[in-house]
Amino acid sequence: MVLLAVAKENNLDIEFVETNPANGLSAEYQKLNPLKRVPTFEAPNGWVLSEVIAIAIYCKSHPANPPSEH
Ligand SMILES: N[C@@H](CCC(=O)N[C@@H](CS)C(=O)NCC(=O)O)C(=O)O
Repeated sequence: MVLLAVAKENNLDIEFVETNPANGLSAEYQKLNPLKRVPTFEAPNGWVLSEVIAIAIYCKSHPANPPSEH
């Protein structure tokens, strides 16, 4: 999945939780994403994003180890 690659490339410590809407979604998940789709991302500051592109951009702009300036 593209978000795994983005997390790895940016050295991000993200917890991935396997979720399959076809098998049902928890009430907690549906509260985060009323569209009942995957993926959903919850940032440490409580931001919730539900579009893969938006999640990837957020991750790219919040690197764990920002590149040093050379
Ligand atoms: N535009 C959304 C699409 C999300 C989406 O359609 N996810 C699919 C899986 S790839 C899904 O949750 N399908 C389950 C369903 O529609 O019940 C994105 O890019 O993140």
